[in-house]
Amino acid sequence: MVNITEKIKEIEDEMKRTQKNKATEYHLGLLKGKLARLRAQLLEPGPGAGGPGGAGFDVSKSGDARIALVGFPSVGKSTFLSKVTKTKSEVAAYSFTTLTAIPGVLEYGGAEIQVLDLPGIIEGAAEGKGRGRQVISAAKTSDMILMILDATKRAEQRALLEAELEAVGIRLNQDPPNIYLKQKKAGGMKITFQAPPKNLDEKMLYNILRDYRMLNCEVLVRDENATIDQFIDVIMKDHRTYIKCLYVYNKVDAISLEHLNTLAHEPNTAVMSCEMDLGIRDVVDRCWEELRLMRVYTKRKGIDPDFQEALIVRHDSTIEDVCDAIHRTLKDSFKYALVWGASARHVPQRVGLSHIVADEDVVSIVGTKSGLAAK
Ligand SMILES: Nc1nc2c(ncn2[C@@H]2O[C@H](COP(=O)(O)OP(=O)(O)OP(=O)(O)O)[C@@H](O)[C@H]2O)c(=O)[nH]1
Ligand SMILES: [Mg+2]
Repeated sequence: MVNITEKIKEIEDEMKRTQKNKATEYHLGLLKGKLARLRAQLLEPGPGAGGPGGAGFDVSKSGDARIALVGFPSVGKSTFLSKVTKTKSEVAAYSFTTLTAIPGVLEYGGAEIQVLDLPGIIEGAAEGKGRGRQVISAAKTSDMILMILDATKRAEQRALLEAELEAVGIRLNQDPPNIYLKQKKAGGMKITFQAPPKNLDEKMLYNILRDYRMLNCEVLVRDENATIDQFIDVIMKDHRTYIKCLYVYNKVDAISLEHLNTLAHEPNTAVMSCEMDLGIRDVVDRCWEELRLMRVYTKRKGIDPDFQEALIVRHDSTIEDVCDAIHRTLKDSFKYALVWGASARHVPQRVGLSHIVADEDVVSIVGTKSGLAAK
């Protein structure tokens, strides 16, 4: 039996050989669909596979968010971890210094952010080369990826790394496609486009769905710019992860000012030199912005809030989330909350559980039993 890696290679070769034009686009679409399926299979630990298949490193999640440091060997991932956390991860001039996941804690604005230093990955990581698969699984569980790049190396490094992450279903700085897909028990395929699609047509979707044996389903394409790759992402949605990524070029002490300037202006990009202690603070600030965590201060009746003790919640959190963050049973005795700050129309505003809080709001929870204000 041909193994999955070989099948993947065959399809990739066929795609490279096939010229892209109107006549071949259906065939190319089908190949893309098959490729996505095989790649997902590759990540599943098959029967009797033994050893670490799709599993990540055994590091439990802690803190308010997790950032993964992903990059080729010797770009300075461990050096960065040692700079921003109290954890020392071994640093050396040779490749593959770090052999497992090393967690550190970055304290910022009252939040604790777990930073995961990971082994360097190499080309072919998606197919299991090196510790690639484990590194990638760890990256998948994070809220944000810091892709550490070596400013002195060729520009292709970034695209190569992106391709590795792409191959295992990680989508960087993208929103999930605006396509609705629902499997049905019967009734055939119903494909609808909300506006005339620029890159798709009914036959293309039909072919791919048939290839996936999804003969009964409903599709509504809401985005006129949707592509065939996005459509496949929707079919494979259980294997897709949409993660924010900040591209960080390290070692800018060793490049020209001109080059530095070009890199610094790329989108979602920051530049730093761990050796010269340059730009590190900026990288940390940018991470905080991207994570979009919010600080909420709780207040008891008659007492000033404690601005030293922030409660950290995710963006778009509600009073209900705030209650849950304080204590798991608090909302059972919830009556109303008083809110001071950016989310309040007037201060204090009396709100219910569904009210969405803003960064640095002050919240006082009033419960049914007397004295049940937020602690
Ligand atoms: N010139 C320069 N060298 C740096 C900088 N940061 C780190 N280095 C050097 O780069 C080498 C590799 O650093 P590490 O932090 O071990 O790199 P890594 O990415 O963790 O490497 P692996 O664990 O092997 O994947 C070390 O010799 C560091 O001293 C920098 O800002 N400028
Ligand atoms: Mg390292």
